[in-house]
Amino acid sequence: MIPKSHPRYESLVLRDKMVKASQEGYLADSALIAHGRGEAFDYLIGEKTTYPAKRAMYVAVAALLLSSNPVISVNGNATALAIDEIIELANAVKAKIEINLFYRTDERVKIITRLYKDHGYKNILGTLDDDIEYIDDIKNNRATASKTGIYSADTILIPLEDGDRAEILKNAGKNIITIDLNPLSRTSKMSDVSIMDNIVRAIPFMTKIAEDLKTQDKKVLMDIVNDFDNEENLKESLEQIRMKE
Ligand code: PTJ
Repeated sequence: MIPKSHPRYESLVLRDKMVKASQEGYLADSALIAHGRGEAFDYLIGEKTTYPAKRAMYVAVAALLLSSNPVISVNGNATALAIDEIIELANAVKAKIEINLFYRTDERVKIITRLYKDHGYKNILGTLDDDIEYIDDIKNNRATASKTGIYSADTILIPLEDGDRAEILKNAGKNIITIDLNPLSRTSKMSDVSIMDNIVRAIPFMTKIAEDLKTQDKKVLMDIVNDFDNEENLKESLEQIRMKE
């Protein structure tokens, strides 16, 4: 039991979740390394949501609300850290959720499918019995997607995604939103909207934004999306790290 008074309490709670998920057998072997990299970047921004991240989140939610087939892609790390919050966001923006693993094994897919069902989300895509296609006919494990989900999606939220998969989705003409604490990652650089924040803070904040933006005219949402420059916003995100020096 981690005492709440511990100065690194929140960080230790997240580590605990990751260790438990690893023991339950649904994380990739390198998941804890990826988490550690995220922790390091989070430390550099003071473990707080920055202004450029908030701006990107408004744009991301507006884009999700404007889309005809939005999908939230989930992997082991995202599930371990924010399963209930992801389900809430999906309901708020009417997005589907798809299991999309970089290191896909039947065993991991089976456990993650059961977890979403146990947490009340029945229509999870990317399962073992789903209709899986290869994006753009790329016969590579990195290019698999559910036919009614990522394969036919217009906008995809890919938290903590590897650069190879992000590139395949981008080249397939998808509108890509990422949540990635590393503003220098390939995924952050090639996404249309890059949110440099911890998934555990970003997803609940996006659900709140969705409650607000849901009632807005389509024109207002389109203006939010069109006024955004991801490259510029990423520069400002990097600046947030320098400012902490
Ligand atoms: O479950 P799988 O098989 O799909 O594998 C998942 C991982 C994350 C292991 C896989 O996608 C991977 O290797 O990803 P990368 O290439 O390490 O990229 C993950 C990115 O997420 C890195 O840039 C990290 O800085 C970032 N990151 C890690 N933890 C968090 C994070 N970003 C936001 N919130 C976090 N908590």
